Amino acid sequence: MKKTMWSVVPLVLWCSQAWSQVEFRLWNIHPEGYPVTEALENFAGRVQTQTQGRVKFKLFNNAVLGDQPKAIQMFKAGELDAGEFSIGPLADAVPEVNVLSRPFLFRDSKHMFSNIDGALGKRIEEKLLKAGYVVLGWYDGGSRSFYCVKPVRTPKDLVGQRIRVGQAKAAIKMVELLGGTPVVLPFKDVYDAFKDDKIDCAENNMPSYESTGHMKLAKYVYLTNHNVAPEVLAITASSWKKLSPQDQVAVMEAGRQSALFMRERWNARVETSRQAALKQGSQFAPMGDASVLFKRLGPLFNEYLQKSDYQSEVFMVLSQ
Ligand code: BDP
Repeated sequence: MKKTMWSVVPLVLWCSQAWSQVEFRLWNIHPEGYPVTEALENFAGRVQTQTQGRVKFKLFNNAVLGDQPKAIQMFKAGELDAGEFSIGPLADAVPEVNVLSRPFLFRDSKHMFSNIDGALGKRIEEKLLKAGYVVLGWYDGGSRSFYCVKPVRTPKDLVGQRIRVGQAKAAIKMVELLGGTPVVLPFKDVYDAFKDDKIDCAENNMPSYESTGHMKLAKYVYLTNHNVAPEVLAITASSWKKLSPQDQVAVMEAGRQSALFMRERWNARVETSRQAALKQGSQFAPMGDASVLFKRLGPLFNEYLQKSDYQSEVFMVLSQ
């Protein structure tokens, strides 16, 4: 009897020690009050409550740990535990995810989430997992349109313009096909690039257009809505393994719940941002005849259809 007790005690001690408190570093590019930031706070709060303080996520906002390509490098090197990433730079690390960067893949967020919350999302989550990313939730990356310093009302107005894009192959190619010059810049440098006349246009969703202050410098919005894509809240597989099975369930559930919270906040913010931009003097031009743009982007669309990895996914989404 005595013997059994002694053999059990060290095991219990070891288990509770191995799974005692952990603090993870959580990367975020956005400022306080932004829907992504609020959702990450919500996530961290839920985790802390549900794990009774055993698991903590320390949130680093405003890309203070580095811009997104840097964060993805850090993530891969295990120098960062978790982050909320957009698809472009993520696709550089995990090429299969690139399918989600195709312009005009999803019509709107509803169309996107009906796929991402279903079979397509599952497939991509599996691919990300193989690359060391455990997906905790799919956030809304919104709908991106161009905005410029000078009026832009047709695809022709983009020709010859220096257009900022993030580090995303599909976006670079898209700008080239539209006759513009892609200028790859970190998100936080775009404001100064407009000010210093290094770019003429950029492209983003309404909340980012507003929160970054780009709306003050580039008032002409051309509503192409060329890119509707999700963003992902992920944790590294190695950090994930530090959690007990019970805490993994709690963290996963907190991630899923925070994504639902984020999507709600997002919808409200899109409208308040649009109103703020209008008040600031922004002018919105509709896309007009989409076939002109589609024709120019034809080679990019073909590329997606020729890549056997993405073929079935692209067909699946486009046929809905
Ligand atoms: C914002 C995304 C962010 C991107 C940024 C960009 O939320 O993840 O890094 O655009 O354009 O809308 O770089």
